[in-house]
Amino acid sequence: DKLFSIRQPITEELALLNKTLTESLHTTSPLMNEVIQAYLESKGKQIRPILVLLCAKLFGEVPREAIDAAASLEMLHNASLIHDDVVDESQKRRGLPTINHLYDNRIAVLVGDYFVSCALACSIKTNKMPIVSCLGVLGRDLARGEIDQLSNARNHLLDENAYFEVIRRKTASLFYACMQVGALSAGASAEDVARLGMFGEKLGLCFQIKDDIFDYYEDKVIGKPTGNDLREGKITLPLIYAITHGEGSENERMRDLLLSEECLSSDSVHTLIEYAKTQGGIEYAYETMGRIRNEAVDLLSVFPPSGTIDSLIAILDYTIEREK
Ligand code: 2DE
Ligand code: MG
Ligand code: MG
Ligand code: MG
Ligand code: MG
Repeated sequence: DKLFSIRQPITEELALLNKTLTESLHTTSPLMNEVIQAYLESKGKQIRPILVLLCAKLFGEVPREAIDAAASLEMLHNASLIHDDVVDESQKRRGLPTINHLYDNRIAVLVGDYFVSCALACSIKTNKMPIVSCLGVLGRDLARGEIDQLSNARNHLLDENAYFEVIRRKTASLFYACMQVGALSAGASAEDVARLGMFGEKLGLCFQIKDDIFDYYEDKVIGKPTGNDLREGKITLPLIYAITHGEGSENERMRDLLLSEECLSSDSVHTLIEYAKTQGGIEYAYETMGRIRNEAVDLLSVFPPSGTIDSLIAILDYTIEREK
């Protein structure tokens, strides 16, 4: 498949990455170890560390620092998912029960803390302060994005700019950091670090817009039921578009529905999802991703053509086209 060919040029580096993850997370606690083993067996697509490695490879041989930086970002990413599942009270992730569901919130919070700390320790092995600093900025962005999302949800805020601010912080910041850290590990110029960071940010925006679209559809592959975001009061791009661009009495009814209830009923959730779809909200979200995708590709035009550049663009397209 597509991800297989993207991984192809960095097969050896990915093997080293996984070895580094296993070593970095090592613990003598049987309970912690049980959770970590389960993580090491599922792991997910590893898109973020793949980005770090590809980005480093743009500048030549992938250095050891890139592997440690990739591992550290992958661990911080997983910490954020573990904590996200607590915040969202989610029961499933990657088709498996979440830690908060399988154990409880206390254990999930602590395992998340352990992942954050392992991430920091691993980033320090690079001996590069700008890389460690990237992780610090990232952690702040992630937490800020999540808390802004909570306060927006309480106000049922319907504002495309506010939506983009949130997804920039809670998701795009990670992709931004991956590209910056990859470039930094390879000793890239400040200009290249900034440019590649911007590519990552745009990729990350597409990633979250797509993640949010999944919520408008029946779960078949992703192991998540439809309408979860709305049930949590989280209003995403397709519905924001429909509500702010729609007109007439139906639009008024939809606005009332959103504002009326503190917690949306299943019927309301489905009515709103249908409204977003009939008003062209999904098409609008795809158009938006297409525009951001082209801006991202343009950013890479200063680099000479290579298989690595092709892989970066393939990840971008995969993100928009993926079905889970
Ligand atoms: C995923 O959004 C958002 C992830 C960011 C979570 C960040 C937290 C701060 P979704 P899905 C919790 C943690 C900060 C640290 C560890 C420094 O839409 O649909 O909820 O995959 O994602 O659940
Ligand atoms: Mg979540
Ligand atoms: Mg969340
Ligand atoms: Mg997701
Ligand atoms: Mg989601």
